[in-house]
Amino acid sequence: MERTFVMVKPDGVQRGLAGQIISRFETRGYKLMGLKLMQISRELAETHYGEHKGKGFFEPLVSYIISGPVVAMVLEGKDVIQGARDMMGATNPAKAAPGTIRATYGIDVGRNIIHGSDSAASAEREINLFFKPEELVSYTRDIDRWLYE
Ligand code: DAT
Ligand code: MG
Repeated sequence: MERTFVMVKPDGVQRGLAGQIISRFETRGYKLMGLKLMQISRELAETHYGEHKGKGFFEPLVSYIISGPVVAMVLEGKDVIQGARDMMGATNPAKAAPGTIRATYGIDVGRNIIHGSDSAASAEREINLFFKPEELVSYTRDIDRWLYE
C-alpha cells in the first residue's frame, strides 16, 4: 500500500471546504493515517516548496501557504499518490478537468485549494516534513475487503 501527503491550503480552510475535501478521499476509500490542523512556519513552507525557489511565484506561494491554517493529512491506499493527484486536477484550476477538486472549488492558480505529493519520493519527504512518526496511526479497517479484491 502506498502513502501520500495531502494538504488543504489556507483558502480551503478559510472557505470551510476542509470537511468536503477530506470526505472525497474517504468516500473513494483512501484511509486516513494522519490528520491535523496546523499553522505552517515560513521556514517549513520554504523547505516544502524548495524545488520552486527562484521562480517568480515562489514568494507569493510561500506567503499564501502561511497566510492561515492548513489541514495536513496522510492517506493510504492502492496507487494513492497518482489517484489523489488525479482527484485534485491540474495545478491551475482554470485548466483542471470538471469534477476535480481544483475545478470544483477554485479559479486562480494562486488559490488552488489543495496540495498533493507528486511522486513516491516527494510523498516520503513531505510526510516526514509534516508529521512525526507517532502522529501516524496504523490500523485495520473491516471495510477494506469490500474495497479491494
Ligand atoms: P502542484 O501543486 O500541482 O504539484 P507545482 O508543484 O508545480 O504544482 O507548484 C506548486 C504550487 O505553486 C502550485 O500548487 C501553485 C503554485 N504555482 C505553480 N505554478 C505556478 C505558476 N505558473 N504561477 C503561479 N503559481 C504557480
Ligand atoms: Mg507539486
